[in-house]
Amino acid sequence: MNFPSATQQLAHSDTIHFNSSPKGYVAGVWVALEDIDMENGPLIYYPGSHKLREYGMEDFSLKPGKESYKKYEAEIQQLVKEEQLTPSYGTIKKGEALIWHSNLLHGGSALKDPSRSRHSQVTHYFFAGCKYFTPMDSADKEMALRFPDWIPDNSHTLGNTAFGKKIKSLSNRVKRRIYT
Ligand SMILES: O=C(O)CCC(=O)C(=O)O
Repeated sequence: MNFPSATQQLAHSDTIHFNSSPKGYVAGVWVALEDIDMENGPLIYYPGSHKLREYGMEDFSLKPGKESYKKYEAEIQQLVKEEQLTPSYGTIKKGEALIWHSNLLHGGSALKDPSRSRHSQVTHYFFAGCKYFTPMDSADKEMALRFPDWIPDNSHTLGNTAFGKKIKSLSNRVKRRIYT
């Protein structure tokens, strides 16, 4: 996902959106595409929160589905208070990245300077060999399965093309200066 500006979204854990069975085999990677400081809405996260249990809609007696998401967010705000979680902020430089466990509570903090952009790119990675699903849309016996795009280990040698030409290997690509 690409974000051109601060999302200002309330805290959640990715386990409500994407999860694996067995649990815990998903990670988020958030890359700063420009310098991020307290004025342009950095990522807010709660260190240690990934060690709490995973919370789903059913834990708050909510029905599965997007309609319940606002209430889920309110419950998470309450949880943050009850657990007395202390926030940290992803004030990182252009090109740096944050990597998080899928159960880490995080969101987007307030945009203090509305004239500022906050370009970032986030990818959620599933580990191999699991069943993948969308917990928010799943009920006990009905798992909303996902079929994520797969990145093979040797993707740089398999089927990559640039300007219609097949790239045979990384070293070959550099030698032929295909991109210049
Ligand atoms: O970039 C943000 O403000 C939030 C991103 C986020 O919550 C996510 O990618 O899961």
